[in-house]
Amino acid sequence: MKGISAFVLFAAFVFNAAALSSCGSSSTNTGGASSSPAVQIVACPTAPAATVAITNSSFQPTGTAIAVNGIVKWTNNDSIAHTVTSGSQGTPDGTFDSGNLSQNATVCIQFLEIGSYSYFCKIHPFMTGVVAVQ
Ligand SMILES: [Cu+2]
Repeated sequence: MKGISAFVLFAAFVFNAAALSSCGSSSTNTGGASSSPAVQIVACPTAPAATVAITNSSFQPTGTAIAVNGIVKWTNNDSIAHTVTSGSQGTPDGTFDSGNLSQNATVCIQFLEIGSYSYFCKIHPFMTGVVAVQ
């Protein structure tokens, strides 16, 4: 009997330790919120929150509004390569960069924080757009 309750206590201790350690790791993430990425490139879902066509060397539409955690999908309809790169006036800000998208290539980006995200094409900096995350 004594041995069983010792085992139960041990099991409860292990469970608590696991719960505490998972708590600890999530609070570590919260603590690092300022340095955690505001966006992530993800696999394209069947139904993204919004789509942007890259057509005739322009982003269509140029302005996209989504709710936080929404995913925007860009598709390059041109025969030449384009990029979807965060920043403005041709200067990347490092938040996201699709790299070169060839014809029919897509990129999907999930926006994890409210804000306004300007972007452009690194090959054609006159191509600009903005994602408003509300
Ligand atoms: Cu381009």
